[in-house]
Amino acid sequence: MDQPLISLDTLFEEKSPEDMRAELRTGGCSSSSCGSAAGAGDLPPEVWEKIKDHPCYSEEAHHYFARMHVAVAPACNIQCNYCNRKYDCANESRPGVVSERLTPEQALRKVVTVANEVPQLSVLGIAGPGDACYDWQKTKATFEAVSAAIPDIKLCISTNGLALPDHVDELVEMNVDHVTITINMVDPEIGAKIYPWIFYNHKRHTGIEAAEILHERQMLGLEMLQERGILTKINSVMIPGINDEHLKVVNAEVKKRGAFLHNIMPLISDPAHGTHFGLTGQRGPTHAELKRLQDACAGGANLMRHCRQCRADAVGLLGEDRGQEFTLDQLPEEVAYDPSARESYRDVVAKERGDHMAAKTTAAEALQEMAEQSIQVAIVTHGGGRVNMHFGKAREFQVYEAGPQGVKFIGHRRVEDNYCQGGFGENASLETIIKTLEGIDAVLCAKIGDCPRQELDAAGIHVSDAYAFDYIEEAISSYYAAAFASVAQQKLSA
Ligand code: CLF
Ligand code: SF4
Repeated sequence: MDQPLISLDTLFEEKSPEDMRAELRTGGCSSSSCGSAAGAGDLPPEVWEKIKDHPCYSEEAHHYFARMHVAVAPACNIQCNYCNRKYDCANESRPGVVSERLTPEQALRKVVTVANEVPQLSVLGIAGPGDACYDWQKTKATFEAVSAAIPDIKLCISTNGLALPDHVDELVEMNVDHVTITINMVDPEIGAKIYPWIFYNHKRHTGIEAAEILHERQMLGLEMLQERGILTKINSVMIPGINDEHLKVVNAEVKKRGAFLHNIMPLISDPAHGTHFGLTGQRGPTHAELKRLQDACAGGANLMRHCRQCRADAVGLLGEDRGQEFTLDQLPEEVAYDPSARESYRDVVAKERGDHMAAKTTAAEALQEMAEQSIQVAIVTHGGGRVNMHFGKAREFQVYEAGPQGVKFIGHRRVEDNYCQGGFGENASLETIIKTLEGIDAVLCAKIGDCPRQELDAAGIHVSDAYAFDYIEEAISSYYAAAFASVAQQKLSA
């Protein structure tokens, strides 16, 4: 029952740039019918050039650009206590679903097919389902074939770091300028609680010795990448009671070694996944615990807060999964790359982005002037940086904090089932949605029916569809002004 969100590109077939812009705005939804935060000015131009179209490295880019993963690397050289090898790699994916493994030739066909049909595609990542650097020959063959066919696609790799130092020079030769290393500790005593064994130099190592080797190789890999100018993101899995406090030290250590971003992800632990942590009752952190840790790391390595812990075969904008549209049995036997859709889309985004940035600046200035307290606002969106989705369709809410500091993206909340199911509201889903939105002051969406609006109101969550299709930041700023004007009004008339 994994219904994809409505995707912009399915709406773009044979559309003019004007049509594409209109649909970026509305997400294809007419109001009547369906129900590193750093930007260009904050970074050196050469760094901005590398991240501006990368949905993971730029929070702003994730509104516009998509990544895809190809599951060509099943072998792994370590064991993490949060991973069950029958499932996807937890470095970069949500455990629980078996990937369709691909050969490099199959991966090439898949990437070209997706590039022809998903104009937002900007990045090809290899993130498992094992380790991309350990299963190196397949990773390398895939990257070489894809970059020969689609020269402007960005190549991105995720690894546990053990085999990374052996391949850094080849990564440079292949123009890979985005590497993610999963680093959960810098103290081997803590590492021994996360990694029961590693396989290194033809030998299995266990306990603290294993964690020591892994730590040294991770730090060496990070330093080598830094020397060569490759942007490196660190992923850490937050495991309450094991490495939660320690991740502050990890944040400082990776910053010292030049990491570009630090992505602290919550442990996903469920006995059904058959992982050591799942079976032994190790819990994951709450939303509030994760936010507290991320806030405590402010001032260290820049934090990524928009990660979706995607699968090793994910396709689409972050937060959507279109993998089921591109399974092997649906791929053509032969396919040639046609760059036209991606090129037109880029032109459209360049203009849209300029307008978005201007709206953001105005919204921040307005908030700085009027805001005295911070509120949390959940946005319902199809992408494009706009409030453009019907509440009933939402399976993800993007959460922003608005206050004297402006508008800041702080994370997302997901639900299994959206409220509207085949034309009817589903009360059980609404209950779950209300629980998921705990702590949120307001929801902004393109449209909402009376019934869910009243239920949310009763739970203390105000909902508004008055800012449909506005840019997110301008919608939040206008909402804030209206909400606090009415509070002031109430006080005056009391
Ligand atoms: Fe993939 Fe990772 Fe590259 Fe992104 S994912 S290899 S950097 S292209 Fe992104 Fe997915 Fe989070 Fe990874 S949202 S899990 S951070
Ligand atoms: Fe699993 Fe990835 Fe850890 Fe290997 S590195 S054990 S595949 S989570």
